[in-house]
Amino acid sequence: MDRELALELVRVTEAAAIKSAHWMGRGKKNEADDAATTAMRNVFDTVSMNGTVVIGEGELDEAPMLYIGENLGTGDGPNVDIAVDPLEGTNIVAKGHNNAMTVIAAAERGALLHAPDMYMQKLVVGEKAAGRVHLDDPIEKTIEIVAEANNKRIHDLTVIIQERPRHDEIVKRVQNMGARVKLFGDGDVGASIATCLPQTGIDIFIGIGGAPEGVISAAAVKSLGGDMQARLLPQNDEERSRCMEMGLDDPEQLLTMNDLVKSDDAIFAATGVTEGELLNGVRFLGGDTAETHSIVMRSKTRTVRFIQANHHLDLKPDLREES
Ligand code: VTB
Ligand code: MG
Ligand code: MG
Repeated sequence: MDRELALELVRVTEAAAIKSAHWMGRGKKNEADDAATTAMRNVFDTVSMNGTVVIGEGELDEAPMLYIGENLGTGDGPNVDIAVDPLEGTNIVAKGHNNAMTVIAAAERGALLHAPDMYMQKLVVGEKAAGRVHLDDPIEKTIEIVAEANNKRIHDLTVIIQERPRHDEIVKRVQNMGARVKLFGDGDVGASIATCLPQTGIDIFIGIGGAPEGVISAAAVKSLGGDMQARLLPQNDEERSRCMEMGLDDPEQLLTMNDLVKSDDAIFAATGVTEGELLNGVRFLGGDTAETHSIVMRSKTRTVRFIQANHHLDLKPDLREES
């Protein structure tokens, strides 16, 4: 893949973030999602690549754009597979809560797991604990291993978990160990990445969330030297057969980092929509300008860039709310 592609993808996430940020706090999650999706689709048309959506908004018959199998880009340039979540956190934007972002992962053709839209069990840790944890270990053992690896007392260790009834038991077990729990409402991707950035103070991500978000997170975690293990959780025969159609003989096999992202050359890009721990949200600064804050990284070189950009919406009228 060309390294220029990384910056091109940031232009895509920036446009999606600006368009969906107009919807913050207006109680309309679908409108916020549609705005991000349409903007993403439009800017993808200008990117020099021969891209194919492998994780997107659904199958052709259920999504008008960014559907699985759709071709993206100008057609010149690298052959890449693209995974998108145009708005990771539609509810977040509708309510004006923290940590919504627009996200893209790209990798060489065939390198991203074609995860169907279903639940996935996930465990993510940062670089120091990489290679030492196992999804099937009891959480008590994982906490001990990561505390040692990250050189923290268990009382100072932080486990980030999505606030859902399905996680009540694991939350209790973490609390019984004396570790700290940070609950979040939505947004697995940002929460997963946080484990790989020591400045967040977050050590472990554990829980069940979306499989598409899992693969996108894996591209980021790989670029940050962290570790991730996962397992698809098909809920019925239909979901099980979808896993098998996507090439998994055993739908519930353990998925390691290299099963999720096979290549060493993956790109991850994200732009904040609402304020967050990792990224600032879109800020409308008056004078028809907007400021965006993005992260882009590439697993091949493991360079991580934060990009703050100022956009003149009078010169980019398609990023204004009304268009
Ligand atoms: C998960 C998580 C996402 O929505 O898919 C979640 O991975 C859905 O969980 O990050 P529920 O079915 O319990 O609502 C997100 O939080 C946001 O898309
Ligand atoms: Mg989505
Ligand atoms: Mg999502």
